[in-house]
Amino acid sequence: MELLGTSKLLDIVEKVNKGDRLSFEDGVRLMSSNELLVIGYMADIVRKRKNGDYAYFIVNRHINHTNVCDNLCKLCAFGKKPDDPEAYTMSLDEIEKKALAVRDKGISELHIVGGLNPELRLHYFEEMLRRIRQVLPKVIIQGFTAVEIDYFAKTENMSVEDVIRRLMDAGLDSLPGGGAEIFAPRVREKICDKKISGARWLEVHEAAHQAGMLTNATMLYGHVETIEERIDHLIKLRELQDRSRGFLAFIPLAFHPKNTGLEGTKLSRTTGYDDLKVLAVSRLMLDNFDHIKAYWIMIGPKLAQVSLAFGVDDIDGTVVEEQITHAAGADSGQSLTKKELVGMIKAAGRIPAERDTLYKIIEEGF
Ligand code: V47
Repeated sequence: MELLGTSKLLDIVEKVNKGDRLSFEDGVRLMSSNELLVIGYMADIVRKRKNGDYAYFIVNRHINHTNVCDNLCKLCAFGKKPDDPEAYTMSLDEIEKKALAVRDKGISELHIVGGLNPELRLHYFEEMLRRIRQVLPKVIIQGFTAVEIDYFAKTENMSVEDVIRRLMDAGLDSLPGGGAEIFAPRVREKICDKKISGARWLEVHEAAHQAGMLTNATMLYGHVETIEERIDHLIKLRELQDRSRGFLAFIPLAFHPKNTGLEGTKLSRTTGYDDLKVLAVSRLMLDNFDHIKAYWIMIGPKLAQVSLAFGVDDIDGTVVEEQITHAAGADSGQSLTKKELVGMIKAAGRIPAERDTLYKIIEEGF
């Protein structure tokens, strides 16, 4: 192949062909390289090995129950102080109403995340889950990032294990991957100094895996992190996955600076080139993850579709009413229909597969 003839990455191509694990140094070389097509070619080999011709999507809804937050991280435009005129907290009745409103909409997942609101105690979340369960008995509830779980444990003076058990008993099925950002303490100091450490994020997910839950993982990129810090993040996730096998999918999240505490420091939106490279390198480094998801809300539907040729096998979901990225200036729209998701996947030459949170196929082909 002409493309490979002049490549400086041939030794890595050989490792990928043999199915060998890539090292930290390999990861740094890939992330520093401008041979995007060679990286994409390799990521596509791995993607096909793991997922054949399927590309997944989910019919879901997001609920962001409160934006009141004790942490107010610099990276975030969503969190507000309790006395801010834009602060809100949904009552349990409001949340139940939202669940009722989607009862006949064919959704298989509710994705629930919110700020760290000191007014909300564990019984609010247990009651929220019980009420949703009653209204939507078959829907999988993926809710509360590791950061929230740790906060509930602190406010209740309980262990993380006990909080997870209580929430599972009330109906929680899975944890989303948010709050991971970049694990390196140097970066957390600059973008989210009050947030739990990377090590604690990993501990919470390990505890969830030990309790029998499957969870997701993310990485927020495109701010102050170095290439080495991105690869270190991926390797820490790979090490936990080796131990627990509890991660379902990895989702890189492209940083949006608008309205955040980092706006105005010379940070701009990520480029399409970097987005594709991060997705493809993640596919290559995370050899023990089955799924790499492109979150179209962050990178736009068109690039999410193209990423299907760069190691991605999942383009997330119908979403509706996403607040976190839109507060930070995302211009991607709030929702895609199932028909649009299917059309995007077919046009990329893949078999569309509607999945549930646990990647069980609900319908395929279309
Ligand atoms: O934890 C916050 C990120 C996350 C900004 O698990 C920002 O399937 C960009 O985790 N620019 C929440 N990103 C979203 C999230 C997620 C989304 C979709 C699917 C899944 C999943 C998880 O969004 C936060 C943070 O890392 N975020 N602010 C910002 N300004």
